[in-house]
Amino acid sequence: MNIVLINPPHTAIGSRIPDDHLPPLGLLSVAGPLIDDGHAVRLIDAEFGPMTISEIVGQIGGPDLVLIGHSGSTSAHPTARAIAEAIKSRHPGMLIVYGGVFPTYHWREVLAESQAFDIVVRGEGEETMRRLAATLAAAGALATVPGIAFRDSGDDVRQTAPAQAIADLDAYRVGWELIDHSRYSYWGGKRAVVLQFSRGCPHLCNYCGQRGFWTRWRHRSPELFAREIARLYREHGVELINLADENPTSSRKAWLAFLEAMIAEDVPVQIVGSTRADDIVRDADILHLYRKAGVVRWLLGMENTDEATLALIKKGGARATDREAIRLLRQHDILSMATWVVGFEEERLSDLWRGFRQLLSYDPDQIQALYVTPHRWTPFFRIARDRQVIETDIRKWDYKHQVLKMKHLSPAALVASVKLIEVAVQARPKALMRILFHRDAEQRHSMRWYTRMGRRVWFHEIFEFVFHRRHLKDGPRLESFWGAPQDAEEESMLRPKRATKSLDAAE
Ligand code: B12
Ligand code: SF4
Repeated sequence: MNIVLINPPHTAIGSRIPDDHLPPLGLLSVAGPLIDDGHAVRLIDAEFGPMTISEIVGQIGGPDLVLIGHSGSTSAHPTARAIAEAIKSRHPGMLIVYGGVFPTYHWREVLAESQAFDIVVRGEGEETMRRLAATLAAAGALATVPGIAFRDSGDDVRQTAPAQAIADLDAYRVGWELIDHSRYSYWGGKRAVVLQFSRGCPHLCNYCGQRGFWTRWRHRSPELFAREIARLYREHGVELINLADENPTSSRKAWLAFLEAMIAEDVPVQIVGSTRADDIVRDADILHLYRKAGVVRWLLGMENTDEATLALIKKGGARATDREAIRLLRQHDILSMATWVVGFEEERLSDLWRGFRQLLSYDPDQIQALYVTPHRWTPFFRIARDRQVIETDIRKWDYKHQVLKMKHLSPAALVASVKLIEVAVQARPKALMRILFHRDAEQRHSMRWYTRMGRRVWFHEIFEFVFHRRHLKDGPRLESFWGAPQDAEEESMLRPKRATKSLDAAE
């Protein structure tokens, strides 16, 4: 079949302010197996430009199948839908498939609210999309393909049986041939890709929108993964790997094997990603290998500095571990970025002040403030179901906008506090000294790049708040806005059959 993939232009600040763009790993992961099955596949990456909807429609040609999906799946949905509708109005007979995390759960609404999407792929896309393309090519029955939802001839929406999560991640490859690596960069102009060593997470944070999607933590072969990174460096000049993993270090044994394999490959590639503070503390004795293998920065999801809030969201972390992880990373010249979530219902100025003091004592290299954004398929959504929504534009449900009303703080008070805390933490003398004089030149480059980006985002967010944001005074309840809690459907696929080299998070 002739297939076109579309990566929608994302409206979030994380996509628009940096001058860098990363390859759309989700779409490329679906593409690899399709190409191997003999389909002709092409990618339109509309993040560049960004392209307008009419430019996208103009470039589409006459494929048999259009595939749309975006990693920032909730906030990208209105754009994905607008693209699908524009394509359908120009080419009414063209078949459009939609995939990714948000449509996996909201498939009923997605298919009911618009005729533009014909089929939704639920869960990971590699195997399901292969089966779907083969079925469509043979004019077979959609009902026989596990892991999809579609509109049947009577215009009812229905889903098929859940798909089985992939047991052997090494059996599928990324369709790198669809991109020109020289167009993609991150971290201040470094040629870069997004890659996954593992999928999922064994922890149980109740606000997490990713864990249930992948159903179970699995990892690729450490040696094959290191070999792929080395090949990307040697053949395409890739200098930076942005790990898409939720939690790559879950298994010390597998992670250590990866570090050793990377060191043996001996390529000057830098690695950034996210992980948990407790894993860093667990690995105190091998952190020198992290750095030697190329790890230069971890994003640590601190989420909050208040023990009661950490218990509410079942983070399973502790303040002492968070602080210790940052200290250990610094000892090994690895940067730490602490994410910090605000907007909990009962939060007051005194809590923000305490949080600020805690952040100072953690002493991270970078911080990122995020706003509580409950996804309907998480247990936290049920806890927050009666809260009032103050932002009904889904494009703003991107963690960088307050979307729920707080009991004691107005949006203006919250945003002003966050902006002040960001300046006070990022511009404290210790942090400035590190940006100017860090002993490692690469890390100086990273910190300066992040500071430049941060400055642009900071002003943009204040400008946007003052001149463009209108918060609803009497908005709908969370549950009326999105629909009933869906935590019972949190695991989007059947758990994978046990793979030989995988599922060893506890080791
Ligand atoms: C790397 C990354 C980025 C990168 C790069 C984005 C890029 N070019 O891909 C950067 C730093 C730019 C970024 C920015 C943002 N991100 Co981001 N990002 C990630 C991260 C770490 C990995 C995404 C990824 O590649 N996953 C791996 C791929 C393989 O998975 P996947 O995309 O889901 O695809 C699979 C399936 O979903 C399915 N599939 C996907 N699409 C399609 C399409 C079809 C047709 C089919 C059949 C199947 C299919 O098949 C794929 C293979 O199985 C995730 C966290 C995470 N661990 O996933 C957050 C994450 C995706 N980001 C998130 C957000 C909010 C953002 C921002 C909006 C933040 C901001 N406010 O600025 C921006 C904006 C959007 C953007 N451009 O992505 C949220 C999204 C939440 C949601 N459900 O909406 C996540 C989940 C983080 C989180 N804490 O929850 N991000
Ligand atoms: S540790 Fe991170 S990825 Fe794992 S469940 Fe918690 S928030 Fe999700």
